[in-house]
Amino acid sequence: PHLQTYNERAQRHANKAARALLRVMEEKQSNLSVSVDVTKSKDFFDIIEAVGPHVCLIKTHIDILEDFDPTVIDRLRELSEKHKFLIFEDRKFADIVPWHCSIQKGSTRSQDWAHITNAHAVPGPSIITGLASVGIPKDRGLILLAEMSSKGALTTGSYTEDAVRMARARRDFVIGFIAQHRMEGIGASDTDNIAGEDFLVLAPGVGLDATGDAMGQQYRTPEQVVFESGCDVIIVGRGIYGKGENVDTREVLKQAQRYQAAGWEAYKKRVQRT
Ligand code: UP6
Repeated sequence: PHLQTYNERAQRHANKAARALLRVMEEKQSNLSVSVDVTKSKDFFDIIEAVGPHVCLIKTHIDILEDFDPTVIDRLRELSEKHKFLIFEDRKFADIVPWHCSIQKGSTRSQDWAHITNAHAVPGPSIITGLASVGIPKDRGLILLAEMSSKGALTTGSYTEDAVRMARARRDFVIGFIAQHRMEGIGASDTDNIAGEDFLVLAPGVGLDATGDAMGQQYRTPEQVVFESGCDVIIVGRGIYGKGENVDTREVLKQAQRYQAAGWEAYKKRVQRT
């Protein structure tokens, strides 16, 4: 599927959130997701207003907003409709099922507003079952963390393969991975039916100007991630808004356009080479 266009994949995908994302990518000519990791809602919305027209997906860590209140969600949803992007709450679930069920009643209730969320594979298939019971009735999609971008991450080899196997068993709900490479067919046996398998790969750890940070983050360029490694969405945070305090929206816009162009060019190069 990485050689097919986003549009072709949108037409065939079994999951509604995945179809919507692929359609938006094609329409807006953007495989850019901005990760809005800031702590003040003013900065949060300044960034989203600036990058909104240029992204397919806004990634949030909603719990890091120090002045969070429920109106944040209303405004986020309005912007998602105004600028046509999907919302991905990067919640990284990793617990047993009863706890996940309780999130339905928590203060942020991301299943009500995030089209996509994610989970670690470490608890085993029950994490998918638990989140599916909440997410499927709302047409949500789940991303599994198959490979992390940080230095020394344990998400390698058989762990990654097992994560892909878990996803393969729930292709109705698991739409793809946080990973650094494309994942179709990984860990499949001869008897597995992998025809038509289409996992979206969302890659964090993308930067055009830095190779990493002081805390173990590692960056690759959109060209490496999308063209060479076959990932579908580039996730960019600090490369676009720096420290994310008192943001200069003109600069944020400029960087968003730069990453959008780089990501799209790498995608065009990839799908044209057949
Ligand atoms: N993220 C990673 N690596 C992973 C998984 N998730 O960096 O393997 C998330 C981080 C952050 C964003 O939680 O929100 O992607 C990367 O931000 P940055 O571009 O500012 O480094």
